[in-house]
Amino acid sequence: MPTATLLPFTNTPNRKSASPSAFRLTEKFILLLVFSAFITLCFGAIFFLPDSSKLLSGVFFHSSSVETDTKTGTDGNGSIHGAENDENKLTRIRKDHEKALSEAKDTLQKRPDEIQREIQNEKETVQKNVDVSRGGTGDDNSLPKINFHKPLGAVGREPSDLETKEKRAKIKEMMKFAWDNYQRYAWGLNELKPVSKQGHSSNLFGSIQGATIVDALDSLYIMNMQDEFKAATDWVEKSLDFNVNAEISVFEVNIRFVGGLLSAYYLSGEEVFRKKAVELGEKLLPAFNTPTGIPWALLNIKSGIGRNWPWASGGSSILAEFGTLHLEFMHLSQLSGNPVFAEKVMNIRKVLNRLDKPQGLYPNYLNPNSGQWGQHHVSVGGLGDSFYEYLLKAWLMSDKTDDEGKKMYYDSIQAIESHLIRKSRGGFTYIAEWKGGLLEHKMGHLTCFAGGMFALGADGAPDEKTGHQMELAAEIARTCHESYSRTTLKLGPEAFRFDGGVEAIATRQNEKYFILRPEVIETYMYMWRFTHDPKYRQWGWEAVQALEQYCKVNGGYSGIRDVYASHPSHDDVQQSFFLAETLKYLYLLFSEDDHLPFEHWVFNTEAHPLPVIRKEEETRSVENQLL
Ligand code: DMJ
Repeated sequence: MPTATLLPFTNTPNRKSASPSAFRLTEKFILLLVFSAFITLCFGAIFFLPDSSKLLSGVFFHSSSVETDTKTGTDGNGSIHGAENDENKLTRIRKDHEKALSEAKDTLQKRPDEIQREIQNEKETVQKNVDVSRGGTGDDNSLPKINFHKPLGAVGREPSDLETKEKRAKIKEMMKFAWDNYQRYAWGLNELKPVSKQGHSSNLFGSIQGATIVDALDSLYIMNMQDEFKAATDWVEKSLDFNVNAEISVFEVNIRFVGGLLSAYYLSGEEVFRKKAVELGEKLLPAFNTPTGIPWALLNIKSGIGRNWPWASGGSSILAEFGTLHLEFMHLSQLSGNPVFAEKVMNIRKVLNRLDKPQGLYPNYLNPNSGQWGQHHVSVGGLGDSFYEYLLKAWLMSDKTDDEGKKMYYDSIQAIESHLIRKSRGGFTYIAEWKGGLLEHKMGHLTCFAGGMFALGADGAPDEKTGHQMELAAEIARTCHESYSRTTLKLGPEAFRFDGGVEAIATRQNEKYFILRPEVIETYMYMWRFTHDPKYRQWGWEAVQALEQYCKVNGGYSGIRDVYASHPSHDDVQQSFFLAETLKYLYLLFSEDDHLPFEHWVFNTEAHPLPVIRKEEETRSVENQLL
């Protein structure tokens, strides 16, 4: 055996113990030559004699190409050993030998840290493959694999008649003007100051930046502004950062950022939006760490410490804030495969359903520690509004399976009708505010969204009330339009009253401003879709003209301090919701009905479209988790 013949020369103790001084230099040299020749001969024997080479490659190098199936006596290629000629055998053995030598050389040349790294990489690759086969993406922020299908109606077509086409083109031009100026003067910041041409920061987002970019993403997509959408996507990818030490409004960040990212994902299928939405959703979870699970209004997303607005009744959380997380959180669970988001919002329902409601109404304040109502103030405008909206839309978004949401919505609307909705002497229907049993005959601009909500909910109304709900919706639309018509600048005030002999007019100086809000136009859009009454497009167009005439300034669009003044005094803020909502609803008002059709999409309260979750998709999501 060749290995045995080598042993005496390498390991014999005698040789090792011989003193070098016992030989002269030439003798030493000759001895070395003989020794080398012998070694070479032995190697030759190992590599080139057929029998020994078989042993070498089969046992020591364990090359797969010569592995033998012992049962059949064939190699991997099915050839019978005896049939392979010696020449071929030799070539194959030589190749295997060379390959083994070069692999060994590579390994020896590598430093131990490189080898370590390679081992680690290999481990990670194996782990990744395991994750992926379980349904993960393999990234750190592991998300289930999703076969993205664009929901129906994400892309619209041109309106069929020329006039509508031109009007819609004008609205797109407005969007471009608002966007271009933001990009020019405030890129990456939250909002634009269109008069002073610089960035505007709002406490609502702490030090999270880019509110206008994220809020505008879906409007850019819907309006087919591809270059702008691409620039916004790149910014989200590279610069949108949630690892900040910042106290934020949970509600605002949810409706604008989470909602904006979710819509951008569902419209475009770009994975970055899903990843960012889930990442942000996870940052919001500590807000629910209260004794009842009713979330705090404010949260430091680094420390996870939450609190409520200092002005809110007895440390309460606000109905419209904790009640406006449902749609986004259901989608976060759907897209992440993590039920925690859905569990959090379903728990809010549970807490609310355990409580007695004064006259069936939901007060605006709820203490997250005690689980008891604060002041008994009720409003379908500020502090209450989108809570009602989300009950209805939760039912619609669940493919009409969320019966609890449905019941809560229709029950609450019945109580609102009985206790809050009134008709003025001049015949205008309005929704008043309720303060511990007393009515304040004022309606906010924010409350005007309710026209659209009643229209959207009319179809599912119990006891043949469909027609009645549609009438109510039309009346609210008319009242809100009236609040615009009665101003000098033809844009509506923040709140208008029905007392002291006035109707649909702001009487207090601090209620006369207009900050580019969408609610009135939102209602026109719903009414148009459900009735096709041309007056809604006409009213929408009046608003476009007023916006162009009074809100457009050199550097974008600005709010106005007093809509009754003869000349506009600008507040110098281009709100992000102007791009997210006001312009989007205007654009859809002049689009065909099959662009973001209501059977397939619901709009979150910031006008970000979210697809209806079909029953079979829910099953698919569960399957993903089980993989
Ligand atoms: C938007 O951020 C949302 O519509 C919210 O529900 C209420 N207010 C603003 C716009 O007015």
